[in-house]
Amino acid sequence: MKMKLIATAALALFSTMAHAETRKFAMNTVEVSGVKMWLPSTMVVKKGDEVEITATSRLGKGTMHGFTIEGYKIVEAPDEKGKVIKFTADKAGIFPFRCHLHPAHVGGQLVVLE
Ligand SMILES: [Cu+2]
Repeated sequence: MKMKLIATAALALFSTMAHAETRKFAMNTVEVSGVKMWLPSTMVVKKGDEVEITATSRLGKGTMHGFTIEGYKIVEAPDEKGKVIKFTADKAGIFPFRCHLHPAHVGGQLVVLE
């Protein structure tokens, strides 16, 4: 009985781990009607997933925009060449992201499902 419980728990843990995936996003700064924003504005992943965001400023050569997700302690400043940001989504919740260099620049949110 006890062994069966342990086996079931191990299987549950294994199946949770087996479902972790690498989620890739191409995040771009664009300007629409004078408003600068990061698109896509929402990223959805599952807890335990590896997240790989390629963030690029599409507003011309020499432009740089901040990309910060405070809930995951990520602070980057991608330019037109782009920057690859990798981390493990190890906690569930809704985590806003924004450009810390320009307060008017519209951000979005990373949604990490339990
Ligand atoms: Cu910006």
